[in-house]
Amino acid sequence: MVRHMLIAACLLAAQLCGGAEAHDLTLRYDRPAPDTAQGWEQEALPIGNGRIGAMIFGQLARERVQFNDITLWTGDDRVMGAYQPFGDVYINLPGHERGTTAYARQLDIGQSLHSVSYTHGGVRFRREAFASYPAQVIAMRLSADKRGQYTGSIELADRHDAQITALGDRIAATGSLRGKGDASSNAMDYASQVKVLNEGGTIAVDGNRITFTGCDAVTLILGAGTSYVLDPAKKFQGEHPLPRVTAQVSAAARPWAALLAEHQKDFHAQFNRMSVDFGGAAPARRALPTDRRIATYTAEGNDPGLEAQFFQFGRYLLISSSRDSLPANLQGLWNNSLTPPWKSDYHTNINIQMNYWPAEPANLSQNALPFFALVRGVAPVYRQLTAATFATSDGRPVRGWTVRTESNPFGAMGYVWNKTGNAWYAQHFWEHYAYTQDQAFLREVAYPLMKEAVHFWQDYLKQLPDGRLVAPLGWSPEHGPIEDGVTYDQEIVWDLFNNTVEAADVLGDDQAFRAQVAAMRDKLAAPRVGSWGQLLEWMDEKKDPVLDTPGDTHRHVSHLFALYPGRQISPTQTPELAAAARKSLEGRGDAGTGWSMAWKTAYWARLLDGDHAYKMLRGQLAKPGARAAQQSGKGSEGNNAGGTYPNMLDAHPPFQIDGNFGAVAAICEMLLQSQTGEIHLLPALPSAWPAGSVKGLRARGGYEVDLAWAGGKLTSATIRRTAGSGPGRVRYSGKVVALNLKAGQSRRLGASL
Ligand code: FUC
Repeated sequence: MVRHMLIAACLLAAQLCGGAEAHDLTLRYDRPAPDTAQGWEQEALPIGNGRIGAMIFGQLARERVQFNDITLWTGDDRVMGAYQPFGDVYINLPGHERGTTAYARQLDIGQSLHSVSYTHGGVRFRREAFASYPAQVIAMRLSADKRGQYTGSIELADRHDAQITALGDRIAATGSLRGKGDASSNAMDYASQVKVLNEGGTIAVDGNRITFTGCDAVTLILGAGTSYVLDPAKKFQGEHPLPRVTAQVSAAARPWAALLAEHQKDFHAQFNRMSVDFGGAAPARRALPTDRRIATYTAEGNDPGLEAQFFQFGRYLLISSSRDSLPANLQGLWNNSLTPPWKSDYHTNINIQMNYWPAEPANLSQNALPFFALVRGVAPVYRQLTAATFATSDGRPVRGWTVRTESNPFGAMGYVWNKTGNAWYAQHFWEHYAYTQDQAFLREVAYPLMKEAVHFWQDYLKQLPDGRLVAPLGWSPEHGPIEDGVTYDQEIVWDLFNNTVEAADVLGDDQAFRAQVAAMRDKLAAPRVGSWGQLLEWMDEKKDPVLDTPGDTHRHVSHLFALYPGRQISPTQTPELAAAARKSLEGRGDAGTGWSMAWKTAYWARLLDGDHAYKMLRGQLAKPGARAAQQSGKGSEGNNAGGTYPNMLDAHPPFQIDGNFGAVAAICEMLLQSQTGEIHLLPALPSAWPAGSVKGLRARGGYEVDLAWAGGKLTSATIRRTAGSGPGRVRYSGKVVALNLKAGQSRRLGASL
């Protein structure tokens, strides 16, 4: 009964607001997330300001706000350590566990606001929470529609062994990882504080808690920080965070409305650069809570509103986990475990790159800067490790640096070397320029980094007797043997050389080097086609019953890098290789882990097959394992169980955020591509999205593009140039028109261009 009334109320609200988008930007649930490890992973909801963030459970009698700071790591520049949980704020509201009705928990990703509301004892209770970038705090307000209803207590728990003290209206935790007797600890200091502001009633200190009695409303201001600095010269140890955290918490004790407005203005400046509409969803579908909506979608599909929400949720996550501090790690910045999966680290053989795929096309370019800062910051450590490990054929240490598969924020690395990681990183620096046309960035930041990666490969490539150049002893991630000239390595080095040649052309003053690099690029062993028409994953076809056969469903399909995110293979410029890539993809199948499915979506988009791309997207947005079940018998669970949890976080499984980000990037590729020197409009529009619109996509060359379509056909396109100069071209459905826009100019194209 209650549920039916709620659905009716939601439908009415959606109609009154009129906006499909307003409704579809809210994740909604009708029960709390269980306070368990699984509840944290699959049901709690994330907020973040790019540095600090929290998972909120929406519990009644003991609400839990599990918080993180993206810099809190064990380990150092030799030992990996692991990303750490910081602490928890608990809000005890005795009595609220029973007799509660009309419970609603939601995350409005368009407003960057989490809320919980419910009725208890005839009172409507409401909580709101957000993580503010301008104020650098997490704020939560408990209010009610009757006065004096809040009686309970606040606790601050630390996940290490900080000293906790409550004084006045504050609980403070201060600690250090120094000297913990743990080989994987550094000397990091950390501090967190929660300040309690009451309206009406009273507050008091009780041991380490703050109690509140008979309050009309209670506001919590939570600050947290560490002494980490991204500077090897300082051994990554900066100032003690206590004074900073104290000041941040004090300064945020302002009227709630002002704090919220400041946060939302800041958030909207990023989030609102794009809007998407892939078509409506049936009202009954839109009225479902998100967990049941995903379950229904798993069985029945047909919910473009949910797909649009998944897209915008990925953008929300990037804004919330990547800003002015360390880059988003395997879990963004959310972590509840002292020993998280894969240390919640920076994995270099797909994961950190995928985190940053959406940044440029989905109009969040500035959110890529933390990735660049980390790479540049730890490069001195990488240089030493690389020089100590790799030598030229005549025994000199190689120039430049490269990476192993695991990495942390102090420059330590672990697991096998992933030697083309340096070139793959360099691609991101080049793409940042390609999209923004920021010449100063290219000259001062990107080009020197690309050149250093080229130096490594100039020193390290090996020449075969027939003159071809190959990367020695590489591993096609994490599949098959280690040998010379694996396709993955060859393609990534090609990409580096090709981008460096283009960069030198833009800068115009490094011609001798440019010529050398271009010549080496053209001698690299190139991708080839195998016996069943596939793109060979290794130089030679394997005589192995599984490797690179049509039945090989390994999650990594890294040897198609040249199709995406590379640009060595395309249906228009290299049709035979594109056809081979298609064969390989068909062989690998449509299952995968979370990130694997997102990558395949992008591959199909680059093959200009919108319906197959959509099929992959649908598989990824389904409940975890749904696709594997459909494909039973093909591949192991470890390769094929990916999907999306009820809280919309990506299930590798376990939760791994790269899939959320990869899906955003892949959807961008379905709607717009620009890697071949043209702006290709709706290159892979699926038939499931016959009518829709998108605003604010970015294209290489300094463009921003709005598109509208109906009946599966473009109805209008507006192309604005925000930076850059020189001519361009626009392609739609076999037609190409010239574009001549200066920065600041725009052009509107109709259905026939
Ligand atoms: C890569 C993948 C794994 C996992 C790990 C974090 O090494 O092969 O599947 O995603 O990263």
